[in-house]
Amino acid sequence: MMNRRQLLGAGATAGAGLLSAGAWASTSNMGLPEAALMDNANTQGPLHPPTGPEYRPVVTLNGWTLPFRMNNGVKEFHLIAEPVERELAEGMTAFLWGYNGQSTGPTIEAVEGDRVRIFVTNKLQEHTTIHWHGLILPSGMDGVGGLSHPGIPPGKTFVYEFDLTKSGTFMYHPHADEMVQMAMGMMGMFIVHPKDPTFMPVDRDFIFMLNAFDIEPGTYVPRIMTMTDFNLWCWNSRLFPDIDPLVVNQGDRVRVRVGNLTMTNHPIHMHGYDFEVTCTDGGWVPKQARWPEVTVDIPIGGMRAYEFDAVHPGDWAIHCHKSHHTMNAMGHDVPTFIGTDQRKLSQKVQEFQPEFMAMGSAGMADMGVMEMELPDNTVPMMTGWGPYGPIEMGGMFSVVKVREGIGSDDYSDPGWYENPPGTQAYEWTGELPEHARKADANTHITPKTTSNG
Ligand SMILES: [Cu+2]
Repeated sequence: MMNRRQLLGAGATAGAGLLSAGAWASTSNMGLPEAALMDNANTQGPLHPPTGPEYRPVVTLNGWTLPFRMNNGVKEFHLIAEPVERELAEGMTAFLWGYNGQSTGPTIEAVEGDRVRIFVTNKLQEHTTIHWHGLILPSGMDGVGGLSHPGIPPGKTFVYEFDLTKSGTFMYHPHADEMVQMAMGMMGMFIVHPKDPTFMPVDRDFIFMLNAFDIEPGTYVPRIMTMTDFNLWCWNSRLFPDIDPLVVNQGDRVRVRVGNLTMTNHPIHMHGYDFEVTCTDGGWVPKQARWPEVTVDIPIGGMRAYEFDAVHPGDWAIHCHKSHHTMNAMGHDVPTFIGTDQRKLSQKVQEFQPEFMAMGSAGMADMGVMEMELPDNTVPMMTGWGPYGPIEMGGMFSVVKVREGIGSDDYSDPGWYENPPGTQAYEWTGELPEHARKADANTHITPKTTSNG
């Protein structure tokens, strides 16, 4: 059974939503490549390159890849820095700054050895630049305003052009009024695929950016002066329960690349698997230098990519392990009521505010069940419904959905996993159920053979 969200998600990979900026381009393009725009926050399917060497394209969670054109052997892209309206989750839109219609900006994908020419048009009301984080390039292309080159004035287009000397996972963001422009949502990912397609191939290659906003419930514009106490912890400017799942075919080799342009670290934890970090924004990690993990800390201003073989079917949580980062907008100065008896207080307050309800005596799980009345344009602190009840999460949380028989370019939501009989926790009723009485009938997970046996 699919719920409405899943049905909506199922259509998300059809490529709908890619708008051409033709009207704008035809009046002022002066030979510029067309700048594609995106009008929604759905995950777009992989964009296979129309020309040049084939590669396994990445899939950006709740994002998309920027199309390019070839011009005399140079790969040309066109980014437009501009104000955007981004749906952070159903019921909450933010007025951000971004690129080509969305924040975060589109993912750029190219191949090691390519020469790229990236046109950047500034439609903000102040100057901007783009720094190409982690890429090896000429000093004058590095995008630090005032140091590498002058800022791009409003209304102007600058051209960045360089050779991609190494493969890996990189990022882009302004280096001009950087605190404001990044707090407003300007950032994106830059993938350079290896020239040799046999180098560390994967079947699925997911990518997302960790970013954070401080938006007062009921308002639309991020507070740009916040340094640590953000209230919206996002993946690609998107919040759970509306971060799309990572849909995986059982048996696939999977890579997950995570960039962090917030002002704190995020320990990303994935259930059901162990994995190895195979790439940082500095380059690929040699096999003999890797070790197993189930949580990888993504440093501030850094990227980590990890890989695993998706052998275990199921619905596996993936989330930041800082528990405050899996909550949506909340006040941190709320007193703790656990273990207190609030009945007397409730009676007193209800004398003049009959709808008052004291909460939090047993914990805060009641917040996930109650559909409390919220101001317009905000999302509940913890929310999301699974097949067995409220998930009580928000912010940096999603689900890795590993299933049999998913087509190679299919990323549509397969719905909830049905646990095979005998493989789900159950309520104790006084005696073991039938399946548990026969030890050999238990479903076992075959242990992996490891070198230390
Ligand atoms: Cu976090």
